[in-house]
Amino acid sequence: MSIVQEISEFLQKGRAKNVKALVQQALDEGIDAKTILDEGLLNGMMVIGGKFKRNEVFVPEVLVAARAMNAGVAILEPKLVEMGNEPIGKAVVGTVKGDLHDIGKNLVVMMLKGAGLEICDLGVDVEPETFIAKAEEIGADVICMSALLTTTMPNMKGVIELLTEKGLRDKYIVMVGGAPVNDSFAEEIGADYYTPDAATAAEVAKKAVEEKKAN
Ligand code: B1M
Repeated sequence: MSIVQEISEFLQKGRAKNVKALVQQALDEGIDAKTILDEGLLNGMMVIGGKFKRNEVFVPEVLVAARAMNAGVAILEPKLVEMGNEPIGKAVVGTVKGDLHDIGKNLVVMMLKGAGLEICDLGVDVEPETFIAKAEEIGADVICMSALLTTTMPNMKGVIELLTEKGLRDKYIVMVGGAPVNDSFAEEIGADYYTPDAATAAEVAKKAVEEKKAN
């Protein structure tokens, strides 16, 4: 097995220490950072994302795999910046105002990173104005909102209304999700996409950003 395949395997098992050591070893052996990222780390995360979607692994496995990925990315980051390896796009992600649930939101963050997006994680209980101000500040392509409570779902609509008020609605791809959210709610509030899970959110975001940039 090649060292990049080993990185992918260890990542899938959530073995952060092994991933860190192997990423460093691969760099020392002269393997370029992009190959390590694509064929090692992202490959492992894609496998885990697929298994998560098919209910073959669950939240704890995804979280440890994501932690291992972050450990590997931290070693690669300086090299990738040196290489001018641009992310495919940028997204702000947060749980809406009044809502403190962040486990699903954190999975969305990790999966989006795995899909090659640069993420600004706004955390929980995020004011509508903060979503927009941060998106404007970093030049985001996507605004991602999570809500777990039926009482906080309407705050997603608040963000979209504020975007419209400011004449910024068409500038952003707006994605929503969370246990009580569904397609018809997303349509009703004028979001661009609802996705039921983090892996699908990453797939959809990647495709939408690529389409946006192609136009
Ligand atoms: Co809360 N809670 N909770 N809670 N909690 C729920 C959501 C609830 C359904 C439990 C229940 O009553 N059966 C209920 C909501 C009822 C409703 O609104 N109809 C509820 C309630 C009532 C409350 C409190 C009001 C309880 C109280 O204080 N009386 C309170 C509210 C606090 C607040 O937010 N203001 C509260 C508090 C908490 C804890 C703090 C104890 C804890 C949160 C810890 C944390 O997040 N750090 C908690 C938890 C853990 C839950 C349950 C048990 C689990 C949620 C979870 O993390 N699931 C939950 C019951 C349940 O959902 N079965 C419940 C795992 C996670 C991976 O799934 O977040 O759905 P989820 O994310 C999924 C998808 O939804 C999707 O991707 C993930 C999978 O890949 N997804 C997106 C999420 N965001 C997305 C965004 C996207 C795309 C996909 O695009 C942008």
